Formats: sequence, C-alpha cells, structure tokens
Amino acid sequence: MKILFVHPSCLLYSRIYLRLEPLGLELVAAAARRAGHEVRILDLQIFTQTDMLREFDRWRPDAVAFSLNYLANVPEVIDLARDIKGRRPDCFTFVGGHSASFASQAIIEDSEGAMDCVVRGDGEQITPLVLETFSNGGDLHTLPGVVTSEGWGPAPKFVEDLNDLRPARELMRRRRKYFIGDLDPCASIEFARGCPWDCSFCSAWTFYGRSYRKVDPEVAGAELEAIREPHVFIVDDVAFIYPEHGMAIADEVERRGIRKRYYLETRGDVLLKNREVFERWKKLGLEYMFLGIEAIDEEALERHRKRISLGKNFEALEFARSLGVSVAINIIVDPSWSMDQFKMLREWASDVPEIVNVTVNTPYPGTESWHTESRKVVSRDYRLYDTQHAILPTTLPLDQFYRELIETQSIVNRKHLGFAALRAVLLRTMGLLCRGQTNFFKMLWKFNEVYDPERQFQDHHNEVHYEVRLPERKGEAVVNPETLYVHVPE
Ligand code: B12
Ligand code: SF4
Repeated sequence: MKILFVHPSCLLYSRIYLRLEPLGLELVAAAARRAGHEVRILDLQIFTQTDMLREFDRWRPDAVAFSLNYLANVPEVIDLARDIKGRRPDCFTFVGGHSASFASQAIIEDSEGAMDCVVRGDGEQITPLVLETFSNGGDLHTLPGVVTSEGWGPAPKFVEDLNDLRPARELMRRRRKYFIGDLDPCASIEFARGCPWDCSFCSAWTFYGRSYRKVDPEVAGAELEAIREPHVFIVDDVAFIYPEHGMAIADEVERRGIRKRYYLETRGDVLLKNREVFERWKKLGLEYMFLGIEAIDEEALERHRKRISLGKNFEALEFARSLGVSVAINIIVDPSWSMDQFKMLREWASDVPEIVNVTVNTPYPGTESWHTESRKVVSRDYRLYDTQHAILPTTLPLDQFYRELIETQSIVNRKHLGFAALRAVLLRTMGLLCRGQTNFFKMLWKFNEVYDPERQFQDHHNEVHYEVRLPERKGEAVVNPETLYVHVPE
C-alpha cells in the first residue's frame, strides 16, 4: 500500500520558540515501511494543507495516517480526514498519538465516518497489523488499541522492544526547519519512554501506565552518531532517571567521538540525585535543561502532586546554575490568579537567571485533574486547549486576564530574546545566519506578531464545530488511576 503520514500544523507556542521533528510519526512510518509499504511523511508544521491535498491528489495514497499528540489539533485533523474522504471515499484514514488515544471515541463520532479508526498507545507494532487487516477486509476493532465506529479492541500492547525500530528521519523534507531556540537546526531523539511519577495535571504517566522503558545505550549511541544535525533535543519526559543508563549512553558518546549540543527535560530531584550524570553530560555538550518546577509556592506544588518540595526545587535550580547550562522552567498560571499574583510572578521571573516559560493551567482529558477539577470549564473548543488559553473561569475579566498573561510572557520574552539578549548571542546568531539557518533569528522578533491579548480573547468567540467531551462525573474527589490508563501497567 501507499501511505501518506501527516503531522498537523503548529500550535501558538511553536510559532515562535521551536519546531521539532515528529519523532513518533517517523517511528510509525518506519514500521509501515519495514512491513513492505511505500510511505511518505508530510509535516504541516512546515508545509500547508494545500500542499498536503496536492500531494494526495498526485501521489494517490491508499491510506492517510495522522499523528495527534496535541488536543488543540483535533479539529484540524478531523477536517483534513473529511477533505480526504470527500476526494476519495475509498482512501483509508487513521490516527494515533497521545491526544488521539484519550479522545478516540469523540474523534470517531465527530468525524462521522471520515476517520476510519483511532489507534491508541504505542504505534510501531500495531500499525502494520492495522494496514494488513484493512487490506484483507478484516475487523479492525478486534485489534489491540484500535477504536472504530463498530467498537473498541482490547487494551493496547506495549512495543516489545524499543531497540527494534529507528525513526525514518530520511523521509522528512526540509529538515533544516527543525529548531529549538538557537539549537538551529535540531534533531530529536528518544532515550527512554514514559514516566513513573503521577503528577495530577499530566497525562504522560497515564498514557504509558507509569512505566519507564529504556533504549539500549549502544542503540542510542549508534542513532545519535547517525544524526546529521549538530543539535539534539532529547524528548524523554524525565531524562536520566537511572544514573547508570545516562552514564552508559555518555560512554557511547565518548567512544564514538560524537560532538553535539543537547537540550533535555528532567525533574529537580532527579538532577540532585544524579548530579554526576548531568555534570558529565555538560562536558559532552548539554546546553539547555528544562526543569519541571511548575510552581513557586508549596500549596500549588502539593496540588499538582509534584512530590518535591519548593526547597528542593530551588536547590536544583542552584545546582543547574552551577553547572553552567541554560535552565528553562515552566510556571503554571491559574485562571483564578489576581493582578497581584501576576505581578509577583513578573518580579520573580525578572530576577532569576532562568528562562521562564508561562503556561495556563489546563485540565486535559487523560489527567487526574480533568476529573477532580470541580470548576466548570468555560469553553470546550479543542483549539483553546493549548495551555495558552483559559478554559477555566478567570477571576479577572477574561480580556484583562490575557493582558496580564501576555504582559508577563512578554517581560520574560524580552529578557531572553530582546536586543540585549541578541547582543549576548550575537556571535552564535551570525554563525547560524552564515550557515543559512534563519529559524532562531526569525524567532527573535516574532513575539508581538504571535501573542496578542485581543486575539487570544477573540479566540473564545470563534465558531465551534467540535467540542471536548467532559468526564461523566466531573469534580470527583478521588480518581482511580486504572480508569485513566491507555497502556495498562504490566
Ligand atoms: C517532547 C515533548 C514536547 C516538546 C516538543 C515536542 C514536539 N515534537 O513538538 C516540547 C518540550 C517543546 C513540548 C512542548 C509542549 N508540549 Co509537549 N510533550 C513532549 C513529550 C514529553 C514527548 C513527545 C514525544 O516526542 N514522544 C516520543 C515519541 C516517540 O512518542 P509519540 O510522539 O507519543 O508517538 C508515539 C505514539 O503517540 C504513537 N503515535 C504518534 N503518532 C502516531 C500516528 C499514528 C498514525 C499512529 C498509529 C500512532 C502514532 O506512536 C508513537 C510511537 O510509539 C510529551 C509527553 C509524552 N510522553 O508523550 C509531551 C506532551 C505531548 N506535550 C504536551 C503539552 C501540553 C505541550 C505544550 C502545549 C505545553 C507544555 N506545557 O509543554 C507545548 C506545546 C508544544 C507545541 N508543539 O507547540 C502534553 C499534551 C497534552 C495534550 N493532550 O494536548 C504532553 C502529553 C505532556 C503532558 N503534560 O501531558 N512538548
Ligand atoms: S509532569 Fe513530569 S514528572 Fe510529572 S508525571 Fe508528567 S512527565 Fe512525569
């Protein structure tokens, strides 16, 4: 079969700071190719919907498969499936990914036959089976993790071995468009999958049943060596939980003489526990580290169930600073915030040397807070579920909330991306421009074009075609995690 794999377009956030290769889709495409299919990938973070439809008409694939990690992309993907069925009703359409797995029933219903099936969980092993079953006219809904209008298959299965497949990077067109900050161009890599913690606002753990699976160090080393880009984003939810794993990959990097610059995400307590691993990676080229701090008060940390104290988080920040890496942190703003709370955050964010990323508390399907959050959501428009909009009631009038939010973000943005920051990274910027890499340079002045309080406020008044389904019993005091899992723990 001929299969076109499609990644949807950028979210608000990605229009400025980053654009990263769709690693999950590359892995699934590689699995389909290994099963003998002819595959192509089109990334709508780079190409347009018109490009996609043109390719569809010219190449005439037998199937189109979408990747859907972000809830905000659900309407776009359903509409694209409708376009495809409108052109060729016999073309097989399916979708997988993080959000597709949590919103599978809604996607099947809302697409009214345009999406033939949703594949929940790890996609590599099941995709060839889905394609085979479709071509033989078999019952798709009997396969593990598969949801169709006829019903649900059994629970999805974990891929047997993470070392088995490598992403089909060579299928990506215009790879130089992928970047994060001044790591331009940037590739992505996965050293481990899943997360054993259980923060109440996050669905990384519910997706993978709190499992944590590691790629063998030799495989990780070989893959890293094969990457052409000089910069690499490590996509693990929490990097280097096990020190021996981090050290063994570092051995591989040294043995192979790999010299790259890296970005990774981890937790404060993991950083403090495995100091020597991060020190070693700093020597190997670790440049940026994202620490999941989330709050600057104990009460919020408790509510998010981060299982770390404020003191430990600050200690981790101190240590990260001493390492000499650039540290990025995320602070979750609650829609209930007053002017004073915003002001306090602005003052704090201006004082600390870290890059402070500000997101809005957004309960997501698949998280515990989606069920326990007792406030009524003010919008069920999928497009607003991007952590940059308030979908819970704001205490401030909504337009004022956005003015405060964007003022806070712009102060933080100016601190790191304004002229002063540019002066500091002038040499690097010139180097990138000389090599024809313009992604970082362009991002420096994009803020005002992308973030506009009035536009964000108006987004609440757009016509809504597809709505997020609310949980049956919203405002529950406790949720049984078993009911949240996509992959049931083994
Ligand atoms: C790395 C990462 C990022 C990176 C960038 C990722 C990127 N490429 O754009 C950064 C740090 C920049 C980022 C930012 C954000 N992220 Co993010 N991110 C992740 C993370 C940790 C891993 C994603 C990943 O690459 N995994 C590795 C690959 C191999 O797995 P995968 O893509 O899931 O693919 C597998 C399956 O999903 C499936 N699959 C995928 N596609 C397809 C297609 C088909 C056809 C099939 C059959 C199967 C299939 O098979 C694949 C292989 O098994 C996830 C959490 C997680 N563990 O999934 C959050 C996650 C996806 N992000 C999330 C969020 C909210 C965001 C932000 C909006 C805000 C924030 N606070 O971080 C921003 C927005 C970014 C944007 N794109 O605009 C949420 C999504 C929630 C939701 N329901 O929408 C997640 C789930 C984390 C969470 N907090 O719960 N993110
Ligand atoms: S926020 Fe981080 S530590 Fe918490 S469950 Fe999600 S990935 Fe794990």
